[in-house]
Amino acid sequence: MDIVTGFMIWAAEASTIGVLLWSRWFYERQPFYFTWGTGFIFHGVGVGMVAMRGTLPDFVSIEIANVMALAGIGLWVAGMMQFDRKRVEPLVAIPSLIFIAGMLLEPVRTSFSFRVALFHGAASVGYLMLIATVLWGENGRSQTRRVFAACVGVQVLSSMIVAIFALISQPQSFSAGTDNSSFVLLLIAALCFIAAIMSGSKLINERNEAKLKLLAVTDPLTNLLNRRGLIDEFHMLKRGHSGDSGLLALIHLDLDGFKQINDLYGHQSGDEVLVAFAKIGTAAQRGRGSFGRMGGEEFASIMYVANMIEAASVAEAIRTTLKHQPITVGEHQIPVTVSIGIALAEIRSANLDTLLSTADRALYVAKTNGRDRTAIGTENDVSIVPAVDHADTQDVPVQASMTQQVAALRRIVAIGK
Ligand code: GH3
Ligand code: MG
Ligand code: MG
Repeated sequence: MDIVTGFMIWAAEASTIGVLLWSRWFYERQPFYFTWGTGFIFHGVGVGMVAMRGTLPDFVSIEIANVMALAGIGLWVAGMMQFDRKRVEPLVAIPSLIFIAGMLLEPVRTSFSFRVALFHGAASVGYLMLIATVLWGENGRSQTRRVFAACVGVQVLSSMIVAIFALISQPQSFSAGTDNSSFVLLLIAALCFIAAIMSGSKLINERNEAKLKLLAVTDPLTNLLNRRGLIDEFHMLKRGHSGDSGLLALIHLDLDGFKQINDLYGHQSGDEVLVAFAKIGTAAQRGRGSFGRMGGEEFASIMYVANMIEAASVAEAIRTTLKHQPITVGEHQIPVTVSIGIALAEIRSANLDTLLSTADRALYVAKTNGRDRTAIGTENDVSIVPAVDHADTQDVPVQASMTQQVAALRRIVAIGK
């Protein structure tokens, strides 16, 4: 087999990969598929035209062919930038521009060996840009990205070796100067190219898997964790905790009279209330743990707390913020309240089912005691958190009533022990 046949095989393979990527783009509409597909087609057609020296006019098989093959490498870099959701930089034209600039020089234009060296030098620059983009992209230190970069690194080396050999041995055509060592070099480069394509498709798969995983644990309306995501979060918090002590709190929140809100303002407005409440809940417990939607108008938060008072404070902050901030939907100001049940457990021995059923029991007590309140469940008891904003404490200044609230919570803590 001679080098020209090798080029033709490579041209056919690259074009096929290009068409496959285009068809993937057709179904998924992710721009990087189109860019990579076009890159492979450019590269394939370019290399194919180089192989047709003599059949095609020289300008096509030299100038246009080499620039196309190099533009293909630039498009791979551009596709990688799109893959990482970055803006495509004009820098991706550099490999082609290097070749065009070199061809403006008379001695390069007229010498086969200089042209070969120029092409491979420009290709090395393109491959180095690809490596830089992969390693400095999102999640740049991942195993797959490093494998990909290493495979492209072999392309850099082989291109540089070809460029240096072309300058030293000054061949006058593709057939001249081809010996076993150049075939070995080409074979290694081709194998590494295939490995690069395989690790590239692994990158795509990993991205798709991560997207699916995220979808599986996300509530589409509020973008919060869903029930499954909250369960994962519980196990993560339990595993991630170092040390023997500490408490885990599960706060279960259920909007009051939500059916009526839907009936009065419409389901769409109900949805908007859920989204607004999601924001209030997230803001109130930010930095402590996770806030998610269990389903319907039920939410939950899981977090590390130092004591029962801390958990009750977060719950009360959510409850009072919601109460004093009617939710605006269109021209309506919708008053919404929430009832809350809290359960606590030592992190080491925390059991999710027990926490859920205790919080549920507490929530039930909060509902049956008039709603718009927080209750704390213990193993065999439920206590309503004395509220700063309820009728029996309304005449007391806020500061004083908060002090009362903390004192009452301390009593509850003492009973719980
Ligand atoms: P309670 O104070 O006892 O909690 O009364 P409630 O009306 O909030 O409770 P109930 O469980 O009877 O009703 C919950 C309602 O929530 C019924 C359902 O139509 C509504 N709902 C559930 N999911 C959604 C949703 O995604 N969007 C909207 N708009 N409404 C929902
Ligand atoms: Mg409910
Ligand atoms: Mg409800």
